[in-house]
Amino acid sequence: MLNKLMGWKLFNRGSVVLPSYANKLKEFREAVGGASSVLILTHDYPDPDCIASAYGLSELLSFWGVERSTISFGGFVGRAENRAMIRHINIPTLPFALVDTNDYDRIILVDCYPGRGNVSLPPHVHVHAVIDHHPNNPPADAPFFHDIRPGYGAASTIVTSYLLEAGCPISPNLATALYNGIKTDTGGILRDTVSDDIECYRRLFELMDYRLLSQIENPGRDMEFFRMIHRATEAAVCYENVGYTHVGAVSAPDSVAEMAEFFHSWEKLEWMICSGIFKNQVFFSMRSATDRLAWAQAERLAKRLGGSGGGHAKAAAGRIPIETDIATTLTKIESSIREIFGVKNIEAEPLL
Ligand SMILES: [Mn+2]
Repeated sequence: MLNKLMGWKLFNRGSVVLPSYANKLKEFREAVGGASSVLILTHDYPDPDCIASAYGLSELLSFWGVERSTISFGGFVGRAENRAMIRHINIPTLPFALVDTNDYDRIILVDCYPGRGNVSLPPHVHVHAVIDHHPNNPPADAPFFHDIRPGYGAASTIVTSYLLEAGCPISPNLATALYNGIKTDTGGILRDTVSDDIECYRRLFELMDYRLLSQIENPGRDMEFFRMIHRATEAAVCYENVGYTHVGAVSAPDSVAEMAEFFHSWEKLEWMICSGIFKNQVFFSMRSATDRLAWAQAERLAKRLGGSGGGHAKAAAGRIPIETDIATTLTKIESSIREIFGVKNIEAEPLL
C-alpha cells in the first residue's frame, strides 16, 4: 500500500520510483538521441506491448529529431487482435529478415533482452539500448543503456513514462496502442502490475480513441481460429488444478499464448499450459492464477528439454526443439509438466 501511494505521489511530481524516469530518459537520449537512423527491435512473434512500446519509442525519437527509425521483429503477427492493431493504427514494421543492421547507427531492443531465445538479433551485433520488464540482470559493465523494471506489467508503461517525462505529444493512435499494450500484458490490470502501470493506464485512457480500441478488440477471425479452439478443447486435460492442452500445428506461434489465456479461465485451474507446433519446434505458453514464478517454471520446463523459456510472474512462455519425433517430444513435455508441477501421480481428467 505504501509503495502504491509513493508511486502515485512521485509520479505526480513528474518522476517515478527508482530509477527515476528523468535520469533514465537523459541517459537514453545520450545513448540514442543523436542518431540519424535507429533500428527498434522487439521479440519474435510480437504482442501488443512490444509493438506499442516500439511505436512509442519511434515517436519519441522523431520528437528528438532522429530522421529515421524502423520497427522490426523476427517472425510475424498471428493473433487477429494484434493484426488489427497494426492495421488500424497503421504502425509501419519491417520483417527482420529484410533488415541490414549495418544500415542503422543505433539499435534499441524493447520488451526483450539481447541473447535471449526469442530475439532474432545475432549475438555479435552491438546493441545501444535495452528497455524491458522481464527479469533480466545486465552486468555492471553492460556496454549498452538499459532500463529494466522486472516488476512492471508492461514495457508500454516505461515508454509512456518516457513520453510524458520528455513532453512528447501522445496522439490518440499512440495512446490507444500503449493502452492496449498495458491492458493485454497485464490481462486488464489483473496480473503483474505496479502502481506506474495503473497510473499510465489512467493517463492513456484520457488520450486514446475508444472506437479504435473497440475495432482492435473485436476483429474478424479466420476459420483456423475456430478449428484451433476445437482442437484445444478436445485435447484439454487437467491434473487437479493444473491444465494442459496441445493445439497441434499452428499457423502462428502467438496462437499458443492466446489459447493458454483462454483455457486458463477454466474455473478449477490454478495453472494452464498450452503447446503447439510451429517450424519444427514446440512453442508453449503458461499462465498462473496466483503463483509468482511462472517465468521460472517456463525456464525449468524448457531447459529440461533443450529449449529456452522465461517471462513474468503469472505469464510465461518458451520453445522446445523436436528431437526425434513429435510424439516422443510431446510425451516428454507432458511428463515434465507433471513432475514440475507436482502432479505426477494424479490421473488426467479430460475436459470433454
Ligand atoms: Mn511485455
